[in-house]
Amino acid sequence: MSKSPLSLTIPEPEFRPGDQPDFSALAIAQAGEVRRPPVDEAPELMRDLAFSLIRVLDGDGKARGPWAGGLSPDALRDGLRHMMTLRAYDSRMLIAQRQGKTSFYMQHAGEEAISCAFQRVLQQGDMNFPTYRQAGLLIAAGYPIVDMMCQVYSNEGDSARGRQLPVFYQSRAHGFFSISGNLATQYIQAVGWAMASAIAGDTKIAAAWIGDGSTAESDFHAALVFASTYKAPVVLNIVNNQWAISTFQGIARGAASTFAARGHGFGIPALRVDGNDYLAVHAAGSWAAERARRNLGPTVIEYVTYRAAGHSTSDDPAGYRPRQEGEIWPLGDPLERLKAHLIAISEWSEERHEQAAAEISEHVLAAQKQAEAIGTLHSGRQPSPRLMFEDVYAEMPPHLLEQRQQAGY
Ligand SMILES: Cc1ncc(C[n+]2csc(CCOP(=O)(O)OP(=O)(O)O)c2C)c(N)n1
Ligand SMILES: [Mg+2]
Repeated sequence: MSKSPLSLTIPEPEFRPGDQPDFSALAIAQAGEVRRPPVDEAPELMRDLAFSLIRVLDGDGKARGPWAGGLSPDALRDGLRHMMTLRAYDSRMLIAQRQGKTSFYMQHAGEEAISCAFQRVLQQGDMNFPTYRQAGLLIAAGYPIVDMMCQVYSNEGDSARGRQLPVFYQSRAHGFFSISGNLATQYIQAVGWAMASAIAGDTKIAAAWIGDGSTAESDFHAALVFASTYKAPVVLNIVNNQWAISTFQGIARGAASTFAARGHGFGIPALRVDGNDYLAVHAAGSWAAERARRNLGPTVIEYVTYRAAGHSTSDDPAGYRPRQEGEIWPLGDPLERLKAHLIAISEWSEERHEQAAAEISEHVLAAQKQAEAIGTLHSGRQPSPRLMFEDVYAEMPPHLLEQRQQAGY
């Protein structure tokens, strides 16, 4: 028998710099088209939901179908303000990084709806295990912008005392677990925390967060084994923003199937959602949170979105993807879509929007002045290097004590 040489399949993105991107072949469900099963439907009867796209807002700003109707006009206005605040915060911090006031920053452009809407399905005491691209969870939970800025500046007001990378926030009171730079650890930690909540007979649920690229990590799969075996009260969020730094989602198997479908191998119900649709994210999140609270177990949710900016301030996407890709991305801008909806239902106007934008911009600027009055990366009051040695051991071991003394603290 003749032997032909073997070869590997290396997935390649469809479009590279210089190409004209075209997403017309992307299958996108109409708003309102996807059914909404009861939360206790058997997982094997709702496998179709991992291959469609739950959307509520249509092109005219109307809310359609069975996933609509969960939010009052006040809640929608709050949501719009949260997303506008996150975007204004991002743009101030991007400039601050370019001015050398911090070493590093990561934006959320295009993904604001996901973290801002999801936070609103949680209750006091629930816990997110976020990655670096969910600051909207904090903003929507009412965490002060000035505290976020102090963290980014690593100044004396930083609750992490300068020991974390900028944007690695933390607040137990706001349900935001300290961010780990080791991606996918969020999944096993969230599942473990959820299991502990159930073992203690508590009522709190957890939310795990991961990006498309990071689903390739083994922690993701281990977490799904434990979550499904023990029916842990956890929502397993996957943010598919198409890119993992310069690597396209196909490298994490995204070109072969949906990320939501990963849940099926574990018998976990899975939803695939328009991540740029605030109403759809909120509706899907509520559905999954209710399942967790009713002890029905985990839910996988894939949010389909697009990372409109660079990965971080250290990245230039022009080197690996066409510049226009973000502009022609078919799911639109989450802020514009929610704004259009509020105007369509006569609960908002261009004037009110302009006024809100001005208020938010003033609020963010005032917070920035306050944070900078404490200090930035290279000026003002910074945490003492002495703190570097604390909070790990109850009693400092002799070698650390010696190092601290050698460092002069
Ligand atoms: C375990 C681990 N491997 C690699 C990295 C380096 N790294 C930082 S961000 C990133 C890309 C992650 O992409 P994705 O999961 O899609 O999240 P996104 O940045 O798109 O939100 C990588 C590989 C890391 N931080 N942790
Ligand atoms: Mg990604």
